[in-house]
Amino acid sequence: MSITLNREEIVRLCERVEGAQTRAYEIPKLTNEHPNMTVEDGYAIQFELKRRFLEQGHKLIGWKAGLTSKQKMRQMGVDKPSIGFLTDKMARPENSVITTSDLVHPRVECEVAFVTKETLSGTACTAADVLAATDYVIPAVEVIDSRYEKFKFDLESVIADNSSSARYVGGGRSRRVDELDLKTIGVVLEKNGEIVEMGASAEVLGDPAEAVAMVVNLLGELGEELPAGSFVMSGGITAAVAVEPGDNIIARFQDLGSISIKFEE
Ligand code: 0L1
Ligand code: MG
Repeated sequence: MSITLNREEIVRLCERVEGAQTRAYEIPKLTNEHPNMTVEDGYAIQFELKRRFLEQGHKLIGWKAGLTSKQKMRQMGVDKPSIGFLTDKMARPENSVITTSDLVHPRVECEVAFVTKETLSGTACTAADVLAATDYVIPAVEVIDSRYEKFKFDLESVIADNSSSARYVGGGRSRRVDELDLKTIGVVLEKNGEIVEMGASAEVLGDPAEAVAMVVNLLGELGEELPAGSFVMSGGITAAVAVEPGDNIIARFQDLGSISIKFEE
């Protein structure tokens, strides 16, 4: 894996993604124009986007693991997980209304989020290291929003689009990791009163803590670490569900409470 794009191309492609994210419009996947783009090129564009957002005053809150369940990989036609950064501007309170007019094609998914109390770094982090460094876990709903036409992309393009990060809601009840079996947390997702998805947390790389270790190791390869106090979403437990104005979502997590969101134009 290596960077094939030059600095000028990285900045130009980043500006294309930033425009689509901030003004909510669709763009063709970047590999249409750059078919030889690598995963590392995708991260170079994502990290340029992070640099620009932080320069504009956004605060880095943590990271997410994306595409961590077999079901998600199958749904999106990719074969490896990815990571994306999370900022304060993407966070929404529990039981809030999320507007759809500033999103392209939002979908929701239920995740277990970890809040760390120690820095994790390097490229050999394990699930046990993650558990030892975790302050608590809480349930989360991620609202993903691919900016690519028809939600169709490949791994290189989706990484450049910050792994479809858009909004996230943490809530429910926080628990210490020794109070739970993190592999068997059951989740039910309801849309407008009907169950639309169900799953168990083992869908996430067998154990959500493995997904957080994957985030740390990928960050290590990319020259970054995960500081103490980070909020890390470990990946969708079920397939993502499309939402539109008027939809009410309730995500019920075994032992961790529930999160409600209303979507409006
Ligand atoms: O959080 C996720 O798993 C999303 C990663 C990107 C793929 C998608 O948009 O579904
Ligand atoms: Mg997700």
